[in-house]
Amino acid sequence: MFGPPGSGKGTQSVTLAEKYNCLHLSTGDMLRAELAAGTELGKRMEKIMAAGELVPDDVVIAMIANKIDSTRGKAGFIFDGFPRTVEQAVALQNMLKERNMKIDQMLVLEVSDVELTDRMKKRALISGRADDADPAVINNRIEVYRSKTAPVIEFGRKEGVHHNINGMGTVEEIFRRLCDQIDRII
Ligand code: B4P
Repeated sequence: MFGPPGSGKGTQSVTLAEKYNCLHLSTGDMLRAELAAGTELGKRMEKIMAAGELVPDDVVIAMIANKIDSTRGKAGFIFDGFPRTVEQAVALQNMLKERNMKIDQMLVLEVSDVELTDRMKKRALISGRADDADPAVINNRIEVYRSKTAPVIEFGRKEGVHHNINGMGTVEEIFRRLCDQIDRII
């Protein structure tokens, strides 16, 4: 599940994972769990995340590798917020190849900047997330997405797995669009 911050990746991944019996792997959730538990890793990542920057590739790659190997009994994975750089995309592809798996689809949620900002501001009221509270950090996250994460779309195109999904509308409308696309390959 791919898209800019606030595009609905986390929102949609939870229900898609239930419907398709997949494991939902969100690097954002994993990092926030480290923060909440006050681990060494969490402490090192806190400032980076609060500024809306990306944490180092090796950190998230190790987290994902760990999860892939410790999971059984699921039909597959929904990666949410990962990969976020071309380096992460290559690492994911290699990890999967080594285990006789592959990326089936890369679903790219398309949402206007105005709507993204609006959603994150609203979430700030309930989430307590430092990266949602400050408009300058929200803008930086969108900027980081454009410069470091959007190039992954080209990777997906070359691999023939990329699909754009209209991410504007109600959560239910977008869910149906995503299911229509997923159902084409299963
Ligand atoms: P994430 O946790 O991935 O944060 P996000 O992109 O802002 O969340 P998401 O996009 O899932 O939220 P959603 O749209 O569902 O990352 C946080 C930080 O962790 C990053 O900035 C980075 O520092 C670090 N990080 C994570 N992964 C990394 C990686 N791979 N490499 C390096 N660093 C990494 O929801 C947004 C809001 O919109 C919600 O309140 C939701 O309720 C609402 N919403 C959703 N759909 C809606 C709709 N259709 N209409 C109205 N509201 C909607």
